[in-house]
Order: sequence, then C-alpha cells, then structure tokens
Amino acid sequence: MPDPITISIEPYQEGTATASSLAGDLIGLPAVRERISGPRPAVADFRLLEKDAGADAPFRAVVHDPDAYRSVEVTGRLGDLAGAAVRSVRFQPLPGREEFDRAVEAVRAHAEFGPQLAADGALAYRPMPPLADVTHADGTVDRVVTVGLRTPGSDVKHRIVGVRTKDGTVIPAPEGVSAPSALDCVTIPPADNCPDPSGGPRAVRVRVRRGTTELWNLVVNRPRTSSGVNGSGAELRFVDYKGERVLYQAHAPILNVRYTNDRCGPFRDWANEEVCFDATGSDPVGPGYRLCTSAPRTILDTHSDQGNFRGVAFFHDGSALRIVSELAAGWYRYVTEWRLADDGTILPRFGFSAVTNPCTCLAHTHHVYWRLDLDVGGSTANRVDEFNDATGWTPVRLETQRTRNPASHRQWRVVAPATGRGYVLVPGANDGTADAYGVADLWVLRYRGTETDDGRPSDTRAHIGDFVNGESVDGQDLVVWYGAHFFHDEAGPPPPSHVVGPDLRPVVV
Ligand SMILES: [Cu+2]
Repeated sequence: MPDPITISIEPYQEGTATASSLAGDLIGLPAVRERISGPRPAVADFRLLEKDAGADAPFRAVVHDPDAYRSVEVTGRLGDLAGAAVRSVRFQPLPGREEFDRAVEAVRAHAEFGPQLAADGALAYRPMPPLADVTHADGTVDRVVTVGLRTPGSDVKHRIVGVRTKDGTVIPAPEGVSAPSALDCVTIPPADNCPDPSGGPRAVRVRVRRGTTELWNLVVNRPRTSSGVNGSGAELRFVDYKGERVLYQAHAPILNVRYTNDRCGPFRDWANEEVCFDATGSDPVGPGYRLCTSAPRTILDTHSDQGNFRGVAFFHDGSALRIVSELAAGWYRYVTEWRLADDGTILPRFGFSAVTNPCTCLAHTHHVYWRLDLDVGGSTANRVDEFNDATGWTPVRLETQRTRNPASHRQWRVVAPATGRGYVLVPGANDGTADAYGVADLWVLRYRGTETDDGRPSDTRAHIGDFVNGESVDGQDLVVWYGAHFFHDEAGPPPPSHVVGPDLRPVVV
C-alpha cells in the first residue's frame, strides 16, 4: 500500500502590492482626479509588469468612473507613484448581476416586451455580446446592457434588446447584436442560483503530499480573481513539483468563438465569471475554495446550470489532483480544469457547453489559448525544441508561432539546459488545428511582464502574434502559448469529447 495522499489548503497572502492596497493612492493622484471626478471611482485592473517584482516594480492600472463612464490608465513604478503617467482609455466593465437585474426589470416594464416575458416558458437571460454601447456625435458614450429574451410561443424565439444603464430606456434593436431569431438552441435553462457568499481569500496555497513527501505545492486563484483583462479561468502560480519549480504561472487569458459564415458573433469571451456546479466537501478557508470528497460535477456531467457551489473545487481522484471551476460568458458555459498527476504530469483542460440561446445550434468553433510560463527546474533559462518525424528534435532559436502537424507527430518540449529536465507538450487528439481565425497552435515567446494577455484588440481574434518580434528564446526566460480549437456542430456527428487540452509530461533529455 502506498502512503495516503493528503491535501492542504490555506489562504495565500500576496507578497507584493495589490489593487486593494494601492487603490486609495492611485485614485488620489492629481492627474487621475483631473479626469475622473465621479463619487465612485474604482481600480478596475491592476498588474505588476515584472516577475518577482520588488518594492519599485513597474505597474499598470485602470481607474474607472462608472458615473461618467470614463477610464484612465495609470502606468509607473511602485516607488514613484507621483511620477506615474496617466492617460484616458476606453474601458467597458462587464455588467455585474445587479446592473443586469436592473436591466431585466426595465424590460419587464416595457409595453411590448413585458407581456411577452410573462408568457409560459419565456425568460430573460444574459446574451452575447454583453454590451451594445452607443457613441454620440459629441463623443459621449451611453452604456447599454444587452438582455436576451426567449419567447417560445412566437415565431421569433429569441431577440436581444438593450437597456441604457443611466435611465433604463429599452432599445429594441441595438446595433451590433444578432437579429431576432427563430432558432431556439439548447434546452438547458440558465439558473445560476447557488449562493455567492462574500469573503474568502483571493488565492490559496495548495499542497499535495504522499506520506511525508511533498508532490505539488502551488498557488491557485479562483477565476474571479484571475489575471488578465478578461480573466483567465482557474489560474495557477508558483507551481513546484517535488520541491522544484515547474511553472511560474499557468492560465487561459484568451477565449473566443467564431460561427461558420459568421451567422452569429464572433465573440471575445471572458473567463472570470463563475457559475454554479456540484461540489461536495468542505471549505477549509471560507467560500470559493472547496476540498471535495467526490468528483465535482459540471454542466458537462449534469446537463444542468444548477449546482451548490461556485469557485474552485479540488479533488484527488487516486492519481491526480483535479482543480475544477465552471465559467459563464453570456449563454456560454466553460469548464476550466487542471489535473496535476502524482507522477508530475500536468493536464490543462477546457470544456465547452451552453444554456438556452439563439446561436449555438449553428456550427461554430471555440478557441482557447493557454499561457504557460514554464520555469523548469527553478531556472528561468529554458529552451524549446520542436519534434517532427523527418528531422527529430530541433531547438527553437527565435520567437515564433507554429501550427500542429499530426502527420509528422509534431510536438514540443521545454528544457532546462543545466539539468536536462523538462516537459514535453503533446497536443490533445481533440485539439483541432488553427484556421485563419484561430491564427496558430503554439507560440514561443520571451517572457515579458507586459505580455500576459493580448489587451483589448479591436477585433475578437487572438493577437498573441503581435508579441513575436524576433527576440531570442534560446536559454531565455520564455513563455509558451498553446491554442486548442473545438469545432461544435450539432448537425454533425457528436464529438468524442467536449473537452480539449494538451498533456505536459515530465522528461529528462
Ligand atoms: Cu459550442
């Protein structure tokens, strides 16, 4: 009998500056107050731009004024806040539950749509896209929250309306949303009705031990506190296996979907809105992090949007620690999961589902892009090799973006030259190959603290390629991005699985 596995979870305290510790100082900067004068300014985004940042790290923050609907970006160094640069930027925070519920109330009070919503089987739901803001000739912008209406009794089964946040005016056909549709896709109604208690730590330190041997030691952020302008799912940091660093950070900052012939969308999704799934166990550090006594069950298992928990669920299944959460973006539902096996193998996973909507019965492709900041063996000097049948392993010298080639068994490995230890990245059988919209399957980049996501591109496509500019990656601190592409067509044969992701297997070369 091997020794039993024990899992410990404790709150993790950031060692460096955070948005909440700096909020007052940032909002109080004269250059910020000049542009942001409303009564409720808030730091909407904050990040340090350097690994293992010290007291004078460079940072970037966004301060948002929800009343004037204006935002500024603040960039500078922690040691010299007064010297920070401030400039106006466009920023549209996602509608929270309260704002969305207010929009639904406005629709219920509307002369035409109110009665429709009272009918049997009718419902109001969060659609895509979440906002349909209107820009006026004078440059001011009205925030418009979209509301999806399902009216099963009529020819029009779904329509998306807008509600102007400042006065509750209903806009029957806002620009930029799909036309009213006779399609009624997916029979799962949106629920999202599990408790959402406040409190609980932003992040936790998790340890997996076999007997007295520590296998895994890492920090986990729930999706709600994950990094990136659109969040990045369940996020891992400082991942050590048997006392040696493997990953500095691992997350999925880019998520989008494109429909064949653009019959809906395309949409850039977000990965920080948690929804309900089933997780049975205890919450050792408060809400949001649950240690399970049985396997968590998501919408992919239950075909239901209901559940008893939101946040991150941990479960050891006998050979691996599973780290599971479920996300919503409009009508989409995503399962974000990491499996950390006792033997050192790492399996990033993403699963795709949806609740009632007018789009997903049309053929579409989901794209998810993981950012894997590998620091194998604790060293930041790593190397990437690419394998092909004809040529064997070839070192990658310069930043590059690559596509899969199953015929030549193409795969990649990240190696610490000092020790020969590394990880092979084997593409998943279900991971597809990039089309023009998917861009590519793998990127090798020099580590840059400013390149943790692709920002706010004006289109929905992934813009990781903007970071490929010929820098050396041989023996450098490097980052691998990996894309998976899931073709979803309910009219075609059912896919073998609704889950994608590569395998990262430890090797010694
Ligand atoms: Cu789909």
